[in-house]
Amino acid sequence: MKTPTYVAVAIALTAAATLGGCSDDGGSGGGRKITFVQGVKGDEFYISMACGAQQKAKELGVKLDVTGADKWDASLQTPVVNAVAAKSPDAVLIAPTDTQALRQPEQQLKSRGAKVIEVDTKLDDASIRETAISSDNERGGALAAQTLANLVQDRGTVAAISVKPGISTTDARLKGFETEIRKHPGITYLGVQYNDDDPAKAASIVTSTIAAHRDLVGIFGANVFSGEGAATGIEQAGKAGQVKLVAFDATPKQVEALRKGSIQGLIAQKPFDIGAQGVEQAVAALDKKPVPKTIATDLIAVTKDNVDQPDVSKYLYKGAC
Ligand code: T6T
Repeated sequence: MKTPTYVAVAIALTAAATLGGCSDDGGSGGGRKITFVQGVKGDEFYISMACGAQQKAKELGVKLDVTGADKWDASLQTPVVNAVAAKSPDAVLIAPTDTQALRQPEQQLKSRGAKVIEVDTKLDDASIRETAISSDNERGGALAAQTLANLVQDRGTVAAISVKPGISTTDARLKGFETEIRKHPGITYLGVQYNDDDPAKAASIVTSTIAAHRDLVGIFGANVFSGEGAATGIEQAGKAGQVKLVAFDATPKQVEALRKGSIQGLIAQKPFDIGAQGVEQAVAALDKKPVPKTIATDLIAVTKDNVDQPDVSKYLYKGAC
């Protein structure tokens, strides 16, 4: 059956027509250049986000580049953003890795004429971005606390593990988690420890916390590597299933740990939608159409019981498009 080749040719033709500047072939993007700066490379959350952005870019006839630093670190992301600015894209989707440190690099993007769309994370300063698109992370944190409190029958000692302070998303999740967990009088909350987005560090923090607190019954992991590392730490301590773990995100590795029983709950975001919305709002901003200041995308609690239900599995992250 020749279908795939035909389709490939059709797509190429459309793209060529759009790039040629004749934008009345349905691609309102008119050959514009958009760059997506991920929070970090190799994270299935951002890979899934890039898939959504890529699909929307194709739909709108936009040329999309995807880049990012190898580690979650503002000092590594800054030169990446400066290199993007030097290429003068029409618009940039960016997940700033710190609420303050990326202000100046983002300002440079804007002063070189790019429309700045913040996806997932955001700066404290709202004056640079056209819009901020992310999950309602505070609500997600509260949902994680409710899920964990149920899992531990509302009693015992729990702890949290996150990346580092100064990240808009994980800080909001912790705020939501801590506010909610404090409403459960039977639960003692030990506070949060930080792992610098390193799963090995997360694992060792968890094994030493379990060793130090024999009454520990639950852990909240605020993102992918916090969750993956915490699951490894619980397994290494021989406490899989005994110490309950609820983590943000839903990578293939986290879902495997959920099926195996070292994770009991995941709060899955919708990175694909965040990426698609990001390109859509970038094109709208370039077309001088109104763009909402903030857009909140969906999230859902995933457990062993609902992980295979179609309206849940569509939330699970992918390692490739
Ligand atoms: O949890 C996501 C993202 O929302 C957060 O801002 C940073 O960590 C992740 O990328 C997962 O690693």
